[in-house]
Amino acid sequence: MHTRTFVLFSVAAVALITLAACSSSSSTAAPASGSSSGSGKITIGSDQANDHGTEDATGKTTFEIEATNDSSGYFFKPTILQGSGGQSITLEIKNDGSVLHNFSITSMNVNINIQPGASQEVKVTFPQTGTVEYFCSIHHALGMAGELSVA
Ligand SMILES: [Cu+2]
Repeated sequence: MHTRTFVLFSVAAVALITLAACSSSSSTAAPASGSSSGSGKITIGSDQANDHGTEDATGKTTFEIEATNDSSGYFFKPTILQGSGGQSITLEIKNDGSVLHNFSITSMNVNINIQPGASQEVKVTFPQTGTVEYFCSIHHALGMAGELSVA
């Protein structure tokens, strides 16, 4: 008597759990499709970055890069900073956006957070040739990346 009741109850419980699992998994696929307008995309390393221009810092000792966001997405402006091989430069990373951003260069152990409205200075060195990628560790997957580039 008691055992039969228990078995029936168990079957019902399993059915409920299965239903719950099915309904929760069927409602997950919210597409994060790229509806970004405005500026286009550019390939930075293996990333697709939001492109907000190229500027030339050759011969300069300081340069400002905006780490920001707007209705088009998350980006650095300029996205590509050109310089000469081995050039040292102090970058002023200015967060003009509405959320916390980050500036990271893996090979130089650079990893700084910048609060909205704030600026942070970081000294970096251009590579002898080629490019070095920088990115926001928070919005990297959303295309917030750029590079130091030596022609
Ligand atoms: Cu960011």
